[in-house]
Amino acid sequence: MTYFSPTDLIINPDGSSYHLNIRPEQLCDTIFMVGDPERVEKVSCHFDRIHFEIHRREFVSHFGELAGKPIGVLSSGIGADNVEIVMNELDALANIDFETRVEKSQKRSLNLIRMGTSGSIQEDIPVDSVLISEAAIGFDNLAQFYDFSSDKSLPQKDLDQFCEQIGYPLPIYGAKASNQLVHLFTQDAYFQDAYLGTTLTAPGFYAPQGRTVRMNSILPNFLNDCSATLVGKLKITNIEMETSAYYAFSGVLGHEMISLNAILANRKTHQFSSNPEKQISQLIEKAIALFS
Ligand code: R1P
Ligand code: URA
Repeated sequence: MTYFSPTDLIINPDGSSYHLNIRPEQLCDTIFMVGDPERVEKVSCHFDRIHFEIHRREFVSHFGELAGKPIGVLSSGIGADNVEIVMNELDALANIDFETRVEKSQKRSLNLIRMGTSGSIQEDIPVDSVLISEAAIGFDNLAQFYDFSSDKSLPQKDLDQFCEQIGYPLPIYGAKASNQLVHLFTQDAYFQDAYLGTTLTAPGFYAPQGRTVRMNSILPNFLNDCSATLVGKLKITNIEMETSAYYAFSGVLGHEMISLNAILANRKTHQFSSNPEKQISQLIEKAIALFS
C-alpha cells in the first residue's frame, strides 16, 4: 500500500487538509461547488442546518443537512489551477486514511455539482438561459502534468484534430460529465429547458476567452474558430474557467460530477445579462430543490 509522505499529502496540526482546512469526518458525499466564496452562503441558506463553516483563502465551505441528509457547499475561487487543489484534497479526504496516510481499500465516490456562470459562444444559446455541460474541453495546462485518461475522456484524436484545424499549438484535454447526474437533472421540470452542451474551459477571462481590452490576443479568431469547429461530433457551446478540470479529475478518481452554467453573456450577440445575481440565485435554488 502506498504511503503518502507529509510533504506529498500535507495535513494541518488539527487533522485537516492543507488548503481546504476540512477534516475527514466533516466531509459529506454531496457537495455543491461554486467559484465565488460569497456565493457559499447563498447556497447554504437553503440547508435545513449548518454544522461547520470553514474559511481559508478562497476556499470557503459550509457543511450541514438537507432533508435529513448531509450536504455541503465549497468555493474554489477562479480557475482550473484552484480546481486541481480542490479535487486532490476532496479525494484525499474521502479515500486516504489521514491517520496512517495510506489509501483506503473501500473507495468513496462523491457527488459534486458545480453551479457557476458562463458565456455562450453560439448565437442561439441566449443570455439568462441555463446550460448543462455534457462534456468539457480544457485549454488550461493541467494535461501537461496529469494523465487524465479514463472512461470519461474524450478521444485524443478528436482533440488533436480540432487543435490542428484551429491552429492551436498546445495540447488540450477533454472529459465528460457523470451520466447519472446528467440523467437526474434532465428529468427535472426546470432543467428540462436547459441547453446541453460542450464547455470550453479557458485559462483566463480575457484573451483566452477571445476578449480584447487594450491588449490584443495573438489568436484573434479564437472564439469564432472554436464556435465553428467540431470536436469529433461535439459543438462547443460555452466558455468558463473550471469545468474541464472537474470532469477530468472526477473521471480518473471515480467521483460523479456535473457542471451547471447560468449563461450571463452571449459572445456572438454581445449581450450581457441585466441581472446576473438573479440568474445564479435561481440556478442555485432549482438545483438544491432536487436534493430537498
Ligand atoms: C469568471 O468571472 C468566473 O466565472 C465563472 C468562470 O468559470 C470563472 O470562475 O464561474 P463562477 O461564476 O462559478 O466563478
Ligand atoms: N464566466 C466566464 O468565464 N466567461 C463569461 O463570459 C461569463 C462568465
